[in-house]
Amino acid sequence: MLETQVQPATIYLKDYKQPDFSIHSIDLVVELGEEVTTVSSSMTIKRMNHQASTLSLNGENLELISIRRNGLVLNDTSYECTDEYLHIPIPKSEEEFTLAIVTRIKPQENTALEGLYKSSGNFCTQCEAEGFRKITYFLDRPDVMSVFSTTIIGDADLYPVMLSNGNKVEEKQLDDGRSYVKWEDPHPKPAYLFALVAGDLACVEDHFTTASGRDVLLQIFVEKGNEDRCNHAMTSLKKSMKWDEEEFGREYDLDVFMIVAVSDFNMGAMENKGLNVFNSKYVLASPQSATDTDYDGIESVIAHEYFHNWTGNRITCRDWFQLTLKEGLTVFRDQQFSADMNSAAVFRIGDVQRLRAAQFPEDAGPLSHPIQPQSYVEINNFYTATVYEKGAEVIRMIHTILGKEKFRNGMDIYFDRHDGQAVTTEEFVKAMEDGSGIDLTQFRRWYVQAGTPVIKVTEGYNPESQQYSLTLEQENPKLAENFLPYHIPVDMSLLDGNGKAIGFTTDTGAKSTGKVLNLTQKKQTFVFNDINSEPTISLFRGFSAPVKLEQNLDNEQLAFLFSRETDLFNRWDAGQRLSSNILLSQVNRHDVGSLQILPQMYLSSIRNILNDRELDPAFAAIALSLPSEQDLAQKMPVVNVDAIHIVRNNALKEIGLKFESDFLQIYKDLRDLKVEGNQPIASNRKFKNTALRFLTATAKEDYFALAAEQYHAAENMTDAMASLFNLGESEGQIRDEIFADFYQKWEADPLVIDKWFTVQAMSSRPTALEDVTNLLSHPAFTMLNPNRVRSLIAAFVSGNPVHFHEKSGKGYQFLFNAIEQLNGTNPQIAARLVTPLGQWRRYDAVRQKLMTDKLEEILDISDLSNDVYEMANKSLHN
Ligand code: B3K
Ligand code: ZN
Repeated sequence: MLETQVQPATIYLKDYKQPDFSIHSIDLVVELGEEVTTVSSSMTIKRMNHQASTLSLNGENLELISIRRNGLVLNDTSYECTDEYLHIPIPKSEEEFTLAIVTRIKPQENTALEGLYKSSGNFCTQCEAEGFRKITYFLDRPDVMSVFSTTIIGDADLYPVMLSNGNKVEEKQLDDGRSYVKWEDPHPKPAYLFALVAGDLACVEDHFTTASGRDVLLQIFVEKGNEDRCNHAMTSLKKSMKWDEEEFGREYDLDVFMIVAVSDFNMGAMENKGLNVFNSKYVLASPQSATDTDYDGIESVIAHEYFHNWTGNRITCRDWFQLTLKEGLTVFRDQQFSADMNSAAVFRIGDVQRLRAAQFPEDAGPLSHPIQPQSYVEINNFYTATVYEKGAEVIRMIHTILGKEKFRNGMDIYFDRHDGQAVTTEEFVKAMEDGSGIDLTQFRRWYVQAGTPVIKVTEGYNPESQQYSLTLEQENPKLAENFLPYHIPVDMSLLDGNGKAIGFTTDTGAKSTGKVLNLTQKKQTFVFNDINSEPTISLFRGFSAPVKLEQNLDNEQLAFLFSRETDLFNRWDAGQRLSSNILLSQVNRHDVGSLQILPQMYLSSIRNILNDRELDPAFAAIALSLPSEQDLAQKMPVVNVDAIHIVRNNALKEIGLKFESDFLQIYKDLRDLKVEGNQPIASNRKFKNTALRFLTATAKEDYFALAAEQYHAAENMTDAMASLFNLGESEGQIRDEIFADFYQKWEADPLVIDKWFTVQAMSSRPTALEDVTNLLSHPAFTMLNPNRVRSLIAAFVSGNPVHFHEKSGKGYQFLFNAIEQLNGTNPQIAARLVTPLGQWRRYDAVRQKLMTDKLEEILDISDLSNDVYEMANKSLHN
């Protein structure tokens, strides 16, 4: 950062103060225009602090037209307007007053996609966390909750659909060719939940009858032509509404629930009260255009946003340091929902894979923070894997410690006690204690300590006394001696030689086969009686805590668990640990060029999976999949990207050759099998496409031809994409023709073209970096669309380690260029892209230097946004 640039301020949780004023109601009139949009707001405001002499409203990039207080116009000597605030002196005698402010904004020029902006000709908003202040002056903080009414006036032809929160109360045509629509939301809410949408949109409708018999109109608004791609989203919504009633007793509370799909959106979706705005990626799907993974993503994001209506909207956050209060809890709820709707074990494995891939490195690196951070520069940088995914694990641990019933009691208390309030995580934990009678004092440390705990395991068995003892020791490398022991639920079992759970006597004297141990001390020993042969320990079943396990199991023991564990998560994990051990030992021996070196024992455990036709095919597919290059990298003190890539590819090839006929048989059987219903087909497809991956790894032409054949025959996007991924690794005419064909076929469909960019971004072809650089100039590429940026740039920097980390440093330069450009147009998206550079300490000296140089250069970008500044500064110096 240049000396002359002012460093952005840091905001601290410890400085939190209640607001001096509260805004009870706000009536907005928004006149949409092609050049400027005029926003008139009338507020009723109450004094909360008798000492306060000034009302300071947040506001950014607003053109102030007029202010009236209690109906009287204020001249410009009676207020002060800065870049970020409007300060209005208020006589101390004034308990309650009205304020009417008129401002003008230019949504057409808003490329940051925060506040009111235009996407494909339609107006839409994104206000969380601090976007409302870009629409009008307001106390833009979540603990100020107001009753909103919104009147929208706009061209009747251009904007036949005009939506806001709550219920529509008035609609008319004006004489000047404009329409007028008024919405009222009876539920007081913070400004971050405000939404407005206007455009020429198609609407798909359905209904839901709540448990108490109320009819709710469900509407999904999409760009015209996409009406037939809303079925899955609608079904997912109805399932979510029912599930929340059944599992948590929560009903929807308005007459209408609306979802709008927009194509330019910074993240997945937004839970605005009664009017969720979604990235179209999480709404639109047909089997032809969306993969099975896309279908799962839609189901989970629709559920997540719907569940926010109670965990987030009815009960919101006091301040942004409490973000995990709504996000961790809502991710937990959406994960439980998806597990109930699908194969629970396979989905649990997916959740943990994502946690390990994104949150573990975040928590071990310079951007590590507790799920409740203590400070931030830019709150948008804290919508992190830690706040979301680790936050969800923390809620899951409470669920495990309390048990299902007491957890539900705690949730009921939380909802009853805090409905309509803006609260802290403390209030949530207190409700859980009151609902269960269980003391969570020590558990609260999960909210304030960063870092991933490491658990060391030692075991002892005494055949004489028939006692088995288990010693668990906790450490936290991030905090070293500064950490206080956590309360960790350890879901465990003892397994006999056949993998069956052994009964043991619990503390209460009852016989049990499984148990949740409460690990609370730094080092703690648990003794199990009446164990008549030496058991195998099954620890952290279902991944009962977000920890790293250090357990001295040799490959034979891992292979045993991989074939016999009864807990499917642990079974899968044993396979991953086994593969990692074998691959990393090759990397470490620099044994990178050879085949025929996978140990026999490992190959037989693969055979076990292949032969076990009882297994859920989706589980078989993930059990056979090798740990990713990024997974392997995490386990190395200094990452050797090239060796990891070669060793892993060789292993794929060797397994492919060894089991060639099995894979081919599986491929053909599943290809020709027709099963009714979506799920069995999806899991079969997953297994079939895993088989195809191993077949093409053999590098035999026949299998690329098979992939091409699959492409041409594909009736669904899952199969088409699997072909494309395989062909993306190859060279030659067939590859080029199919890529061209795919593009031509889907040219008009941005979500599909995103996939086309991604496959190329993730290819390990030697020309990958060159290809990606050329794609920046492709007519379909634009830096202004976040999905497109993610599909090419983010996919490359986080999904293509070999080429991103090229020793020439060209990959880092590629990223720098993108960050520099996006800093000016969309700082939120730019900031997210800094993350991979933050991992610089994990690489060799040459790469370290190249990466830190880029971080320095980022800090020197002129007009650096707070968003990018915070990410680059912390990445470099923390
Ligand atoms: N609450 C939003 C995220 C807002 C992100 C702001 N930068 C979506 C969600 O978590 O449901
Ligand atoms: Zn959320």
